[in-house]
Amino acid sequence: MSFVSRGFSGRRHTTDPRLPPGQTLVDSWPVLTAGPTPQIDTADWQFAIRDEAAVHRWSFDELIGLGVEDITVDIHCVTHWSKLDMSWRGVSLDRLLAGVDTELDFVMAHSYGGYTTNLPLADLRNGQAWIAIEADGRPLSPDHGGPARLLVPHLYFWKSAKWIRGLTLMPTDDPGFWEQNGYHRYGDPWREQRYG
Ligand SMILES: Nc1nc2c(c(=O)[nH]1)N[C@H]1C(S)=C(S)[C@@H](COP(=O)(O)O)O[C@H]1N2
Ligand SMILES: [Mo]
Repeated sequence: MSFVSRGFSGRRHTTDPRLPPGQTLVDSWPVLTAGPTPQIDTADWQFAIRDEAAVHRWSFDELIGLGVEDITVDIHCVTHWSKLDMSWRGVSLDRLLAGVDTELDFVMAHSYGGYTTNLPLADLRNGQAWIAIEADGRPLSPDHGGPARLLVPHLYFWKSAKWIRGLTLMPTDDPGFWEQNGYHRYGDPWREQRYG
């Protein structure tokens, strides 16, 4: 009996169509952080988007006031683990970008603590990205980027900057922290864009 169910569950996992190539399912949620974990109070947390003309700022309460939505997504870490059907709560980047008028096509995400990662602006629009404040029904712990992190689940998880502090619009796709250290400029898990 147990042999049968183990065999079944193994087969189901390896053929799950939601699993990108080279990925393995995990039930736990690993913590991957380069450097120390910043401790930021929601009262001190601020978020800014810098475009070519202006800086747009939000406090934590102003962020929440834009409207929070529930999100169920799969996440894929470049170190080969994936987690399916994660439930998150967050504010869509569409709401934050609504008042941002820009001709620039790229974004550098900046975190408290100094982490950076680059993305095309188009990848943050149309329901593809959020500032997440909760996961699995609880406020994000400091380890996982609380009080707020970027969530861009269609790209490898290093693009989902923890302790997000702001986005700076850029004319060119300049590499962020891991991208300068050998990771792929874009990071599509379905095309296995892990390195270089
Ligand atoms: N600020 C910051 N964001 C970060 C990282 C980091 O080191 N610092 N690591 C990235 C990497 S490599 C991954 S896989 C995920 C891990 O998120 P988790 O620790 O919540 O699983 O966060 C990403 N965002
Ligand atoms: Mo990662």
